[in-house]
Order: sequence, then structure tokens, then C-alpha cells
Amino acid sequence: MNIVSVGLPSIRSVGLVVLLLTWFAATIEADTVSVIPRPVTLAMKKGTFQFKPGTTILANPALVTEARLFARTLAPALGFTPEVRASRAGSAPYVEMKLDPSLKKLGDEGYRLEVSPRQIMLKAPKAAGIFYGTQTLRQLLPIQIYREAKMEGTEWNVACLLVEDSPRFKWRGAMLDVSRHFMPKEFVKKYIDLLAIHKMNSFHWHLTDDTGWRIEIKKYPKLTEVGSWREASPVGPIEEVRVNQKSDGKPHFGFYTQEDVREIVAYARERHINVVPEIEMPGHSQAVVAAYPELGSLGKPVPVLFNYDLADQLNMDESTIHFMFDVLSEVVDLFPSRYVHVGGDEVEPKFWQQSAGVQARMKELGVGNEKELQGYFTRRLDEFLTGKGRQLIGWDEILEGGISKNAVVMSWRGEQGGIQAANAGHDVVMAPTDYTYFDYYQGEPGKEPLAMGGLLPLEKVYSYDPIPAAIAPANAHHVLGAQCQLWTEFVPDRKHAEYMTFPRLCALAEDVWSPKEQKDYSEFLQRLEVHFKRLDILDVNYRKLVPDPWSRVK
Ligand code: TNX
Repeated sequence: MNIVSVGLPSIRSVGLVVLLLTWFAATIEADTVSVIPRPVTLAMKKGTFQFKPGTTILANPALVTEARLFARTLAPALGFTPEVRASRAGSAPYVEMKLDPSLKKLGDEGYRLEVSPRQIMLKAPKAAGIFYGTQTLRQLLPIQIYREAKMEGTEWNVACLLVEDSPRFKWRGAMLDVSRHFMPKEFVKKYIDLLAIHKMNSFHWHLTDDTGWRIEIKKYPKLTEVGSWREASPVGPIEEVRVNQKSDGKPHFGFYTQEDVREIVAYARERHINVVPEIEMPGHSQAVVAAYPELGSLGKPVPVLFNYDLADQLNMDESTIHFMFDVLSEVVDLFPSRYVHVGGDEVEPKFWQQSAGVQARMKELGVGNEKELQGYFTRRLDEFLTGKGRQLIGWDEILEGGISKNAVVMSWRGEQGGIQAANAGHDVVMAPTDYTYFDYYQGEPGKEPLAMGGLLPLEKVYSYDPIPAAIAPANAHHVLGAQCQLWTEFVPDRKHAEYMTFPRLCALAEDVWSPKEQKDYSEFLQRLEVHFKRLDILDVNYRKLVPDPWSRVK
């Protein structure tokens, strides 16, 4: 079985009638079968199922959350809320959701969706699969189903078909940096919704950095009182700001209360998304030092970073380590995630070299250099998190100081860290700059808003295979998956965040969900044309496809 590939209108068709008919048929077809990420198998059948008042959703108690959420999401456009029931009443066509252990081969997140004229049968071994089945079903309905208001006169037809589908990877992620620029809670929820639509299941929330601490920690209120506020933001390319110190002169602030965090975690959970918190340490920690100067290496007051003149990072005193344990205790209480991210990237040896206190501490611990000191710290964090029943994850620099087998490595400086880690038996998440850095340009720099640098066009994202050839086949299972990162130094608001994220996230979603052999960029672009209409309805400020030699989009 194979997916039905949908053709867009052919401009070569001769004769107006033929042209119009072709266009009409293609539009209907395209609107009904254009699913992103592409399902493993999709076979069309004859006929249609129609949602109309009286259509019910049959679900047993284990699936009530998925069924109700599905009914709620369809309700505004349909103009009625399909009733969720435990047993059938009447003879109207219905949707049935069922856990089916015999479908175990589809894994924890797979599903089987069969649409017939009088019944839609959605089965999966686990609730997550049912959720993904509902996302596919939404994409099979006319695109207007994404509207917030009743669409009079639309026939809510779904073409009869059979889909069997399951993801290639179990970590399908996206990272959002809310430190460089704070993103309001409402946007975080919208972002989570957009991840769910693309069957992504991991939201990596980069909550702290030099430029701002964005999560309330009850024991240390100054982290947000002082650390969530900075006097301004830099303007222009980094190198120029270093010289001219140009800033917007506007204070920037914001943080999430613990109540906000609970709300977002619950919101994500309902959508089968795990929220991985990241608390950066021991580098990228100037906001902590601004709030609690005794935690710094250099013993001088520093501001929350508002330019690119990095001034300090954590020292490695025992009391500092315990401070971070206290922070992590509250984090662990807020986030059910098995994985807790502790950063670990870009630690500046110079701050530790210039600090008599840190040098004395190194002697006391018997560590020979700064990398080993970081290794010592990472192992302490690992022990702490493991004791709490969690697993440490960090950027690939953590490999250099020596880590336990249990620690998970996020490979960002290319694929090398991931290859080395997987071959050494660590689980890894691939996040290499070359393929997954959404703060890089997606087209010719002069024609795009200012970005970090680099060039990552859509086609390159689509070409990404998270399993590099250099990982021995026996270790390939250590690659949990991949994720994109949106660092927000140059991304001040939600519109810009959406511009950088879409449509590249649609491509990444396919890299981590769909079978590698089935990926076909030009066919993806055809589905994307339809998908853009959904993103329009959802008010997503995606980047349009423009023919430009940089991105090689035709
Ligand atoms: C490197 S990726 C960083 C971030 C920056 C990013 C900009 C990583 C672990 N560290 O702090 O925002 O480059 O592309």
C-alpha cells in the first residue's frame, strides 16, 4: 500500500473546461488527502463519511480525554459539538475510538484509521496513537475545520480510506528559547498546539540564560525579581553591537509563575507532548549571578546580560551546587518529564581561570582543568536527578568532562557529539546546527530579516536523516530522534518566531515521523501548498516559498 499522491493543477492542460475540471478535482482531492507528516500507508477507498449534527464519538473511559479534546477542537467550525458516549445510541454515523492491544506492532504512538461511509474506526495500542489518529482525521476534513467560527454551508466530508501509521522516532522535538526574548504564555500554548498538529511530542523549553531567568523558584525569589528583567536588548548584528553597543533602550522582562508552568505542562500533556525544562548551568548563567552575586566566579556584581559582553558564570562552590539542587527540586516537582535538561554548553574557561576561588576549588577536588571541573559538576547533577527518578540530558559538551552511561546527549555542534555518544552507548537527541537551527537564515540574507547567521533552507531541513551513517547499526537505537531549535537573540516576538519556525517545522516533522524511503521533496511541497491554507486559518506567520537560488526552492 502506498500513499495517494496528490497532483496540483497542471498548467499544461489544454482547453478551459479541462483546465477547470482538473483544477476543481485536484483542489477537492488535495484538500482531503494532504497529511503532514506523511503517513506510513494511506489507501483510498470509495465513498465518504460525513460529520453532521447527531454524529457521536464512541470512546471508552480510557480515551475520554482524547475524544473530548477532538470534539472540542472540531466544534467551533462544525457549529455543533459531537457528543462523546460510552455506548452507541441510534443509527447515525459515528466515530469510534478503541484501544486495541492486537495492534502492538504499531508501537506506543501508532494508530489505524479506517473511514467508511457509516463509521470511522480509530484504533491504537495506546492513547497517544488515538491522539495522532485524531490529528490525521482533522487534516482529512476540509481545511475550514481549523476555523474558530461556524462555517455555514460546508459539507464536513472525509474520504473513505485506510491509514496505518506510526512514527520513525520517539523523540520528535522543538526547542524554544524564552530567555533571549520572553514569549507570553498564550503564544507558548499556540506553539504547543502547532507541535501537536505536526505530531511532535517533545517541547524543550529553554527557560534560563544570561539574558533572563524565566521561571519562578519559590526558594530563591530574586531569580525572577532581579533575573527576569534586563535594561535593554541589543540591536543589529552581534559583531556590530560589540563595537557600537547599539541597543533599543527598552527594558525587557517576563517570567512564568509556577501556576503558569503547571497550566502549560497540563496543556501539553493533554496533547501528548512532554515538556522538557532546561535550566542552563554552569555557563549561560549570568542572570543567576546578577540575582545572587555570591554564586559568581569573579566576585563582582553583574547585570542581566543586555549586550554581548558576557561578564561571569557560576562558581563551583559546594553551596552553589546545593543552590542548583534546590532549583532542580522545584523544577522536578513542576515537570513530570523523565528528562531534565541542564544545559552544559559554552562554558567559558576564562572566568574559572581568572577566579582564585574556583582554582582553589579545583585543587580541593583534585581536578586538573576546567573541562574536568565541569565534568565533576555534571556528574553531581546526574546523581541528584537520578536520585529523583529522572534522567539528565545536556548539550554535547557534557561528553568532554566524562559522564555516566545514563546521561543523554543533545548533539548540536554538528553530528559528531551524537555519533560519539551513541557509539559509546548513550542515548542521544540530534540537534545539529546544520539541519535544525531555525535561528539561521532560510533564504538569501539580504532579503530576510536579520538572523543569527548560517543558511538553513527548507529543502535542507527536509533532507535531514537523524541517523548519521557513522553510527554503527547496532547503536542506531540510541538515537531517540531529533529536534529543531529556535534561539531568540534575533526573534523579538511571536510573529517573528512563527516566521522562523514555519514551514521548516513541517519538514522536520516529516524527518522524524515518516519512513525515510518515502520522503520526496517535490511531493512534500505539493502537500505543503494545502497545509499553508491551514496555517493561514491558524494565523501562523509562516515564510512563503519564494523561488530563490539560495534555498533552491523552484
Ligand atoms: C549556541 S546551541 C548556543 C546558544 C545560542 C545559539 C545561537 C547552544 C547549546 N548554545 O546559546 O543561542 O548558539 O545559534
